[in-house]
Amino acid sequence: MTNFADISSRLTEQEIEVPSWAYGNSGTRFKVFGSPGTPRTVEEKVADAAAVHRFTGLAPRVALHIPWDEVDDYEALRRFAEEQGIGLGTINSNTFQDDDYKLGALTHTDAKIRQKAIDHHFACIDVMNATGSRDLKIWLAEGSNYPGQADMRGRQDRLAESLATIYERLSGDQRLVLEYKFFEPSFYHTDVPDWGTAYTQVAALGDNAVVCLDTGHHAPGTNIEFIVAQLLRLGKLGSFDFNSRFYADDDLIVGAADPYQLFRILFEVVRGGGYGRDGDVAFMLDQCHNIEKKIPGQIRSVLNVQEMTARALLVDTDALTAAQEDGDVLLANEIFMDAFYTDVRADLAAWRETQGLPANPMQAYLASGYQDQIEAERVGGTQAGWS
Ligand code: PSV
Ligand code: MN
Ligand code: MN
Repeated sequence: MTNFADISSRLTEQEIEVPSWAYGNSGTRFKVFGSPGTPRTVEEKVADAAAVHRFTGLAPRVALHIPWDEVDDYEALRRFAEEQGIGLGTINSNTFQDDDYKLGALTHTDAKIRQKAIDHHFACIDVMNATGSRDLKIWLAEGSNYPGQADMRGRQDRLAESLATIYERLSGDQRLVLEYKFFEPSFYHTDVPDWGTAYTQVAALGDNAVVCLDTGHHAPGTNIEFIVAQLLRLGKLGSFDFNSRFYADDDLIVGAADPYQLFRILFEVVRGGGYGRDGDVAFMLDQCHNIEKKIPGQIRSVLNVQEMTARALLVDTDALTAAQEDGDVLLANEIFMDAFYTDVRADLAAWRETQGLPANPMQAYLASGYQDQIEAERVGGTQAGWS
């Protein structure tokens, strides 16, 4: 039996990066609803991310998307974030909102367009040098809609070449993190559709190139925890974009659609040595809050990850291994499910107080007056970056 007291010290190791775009207005292709209090500037997004950290102790960094979060002085932004009590995290590039990239960016047949996309990544690396960020995350909206439209093989070759050029520009412990997605915006083929392709591309680059697993980027029914186990085994799981989905890339609150899947994923992260201070896996959220308030949406998200992490840590791995080796199928499953069904909420609340945090971060946030203040002060908040 593993008890909460056995695992609580490991909870202090949890860090979840929040995305700047979660604080902006976002929506579906049918409508973007504005919400009171939405940030008007990058600084206001950073301030909101800092509020999530103040109440939860879980979110010490905010990820930026360039050019959505373009500012004149990134060192000043870094200082501003530090004054608020957080750091600037992953820098996400964006090659999906420029007409030049209609038929591809890093894979385009035209060398001038490829160079433009590479230059954008060089600019992102300059940002990283100013913000102190470790990770450059690349998600590519490239692919084709119709069979015969594109030379899929040639595009892989050009992708490899473009990525190698970007990779060479990194320095120190900076990493290139390549995100895959099986469809959308292209519907017939995507240039980085799956973990195998992402792995193949980053393996060719070197040790500081790794894969980002976005939980919303798989076909329904995919065993995501198996992919987690495999990438960790290969030393190539760089980061997560956490969110949850019912149908496609819904970008809903992580753990909302299927907490059990989140538990299974986190169990494999712990099992594979990817969790905590010694692990190299960056936990990030990639979500949009279309109808709910954004800061409470982010607070709920990080708490969901914390709750399922606690349950994953509670699995009695000695007993589990013994049952597995005995071939006791049902006992092994029971041990696994026992941890999943353990309600850790009261223990977590008490533990938070020992850490100087509110027992109930959501209630504490709502009572703090921060939401009322931003709703009163901020007029004309902007979109997350999506049109
Ligand atoms: C693409 O669907 C994606 O998951 C990538 O991570 C983008 O950077 C992000 O969404 C934008 O919300
Ligand atoms: Mn993502
Ligand atoms: Mn996505």
